Amino acid sequence: MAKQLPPGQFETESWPILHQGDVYKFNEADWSFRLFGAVKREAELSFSDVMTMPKTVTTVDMHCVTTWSKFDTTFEGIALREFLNLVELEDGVSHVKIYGYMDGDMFGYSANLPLADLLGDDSLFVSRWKDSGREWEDLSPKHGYPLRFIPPESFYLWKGTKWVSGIRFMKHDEAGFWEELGYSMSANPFKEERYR
Ligand SMILES: Nc1nc2c(c(=O)[nH]1)N[C@H]1C(S)=C(S)[C@@H](COP(=O)(O)O)O[C@H]1N2
Ligand SMILES: [Mo]
Repeated sequence: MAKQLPPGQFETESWPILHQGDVYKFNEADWSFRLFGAVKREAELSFSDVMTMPKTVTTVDMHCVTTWSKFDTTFEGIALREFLNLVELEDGVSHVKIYGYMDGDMFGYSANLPLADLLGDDSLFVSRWKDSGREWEDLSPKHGYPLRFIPPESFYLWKGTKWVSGIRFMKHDEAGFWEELGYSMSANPFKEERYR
């Protein structure tokens, strides 16, 4: 099937690496994943709690706002919707913020997304990936090991927080790291929503 590049993008076969700050060094004893915000019960999960959750495999396209797009990367991970079973959402939750480590700050990076767009198989917290014709690999530390978010392809990849540390459930939209610096809240590559 011929794929369509979003406007202003070019295709790359390599998988570039982009982030601010240091590469997070994983230490299982210190790692936790927090579910908080507009929920009736907050939760703090250990690495083994997360890794024993049901897994989903999905093939998606990635579109970086710096104009590269990579088609057809297959990921194995935990669908965001699986975490909804662990907390009871309050009424009126419309958005989430997905947090990740930056320079030692557990909540230093974040990206905001509308919850309704994240309930499918293409909204995954991933730890393994493969390209067609290749073997499965763990994510490298630079790509977000041990766990990073991959958003649906209707969002630019900055919404894919690496080294994730938690999800905050919100009753309104609220800018994350790049959004505060002027990038788009909705970030749809097919509408070329780069800035706001
Ligand atoms: N924790 C964290 N996650 C992050 C970033 C970051 O700086 N810190 N950069 C984002 C940006 S701008 C992009 S394009 C993707 C890049 O993912 P990759 O390096 O695996 O290609 O990670 C996103 N996730
Ligand atoms: Mo990016």
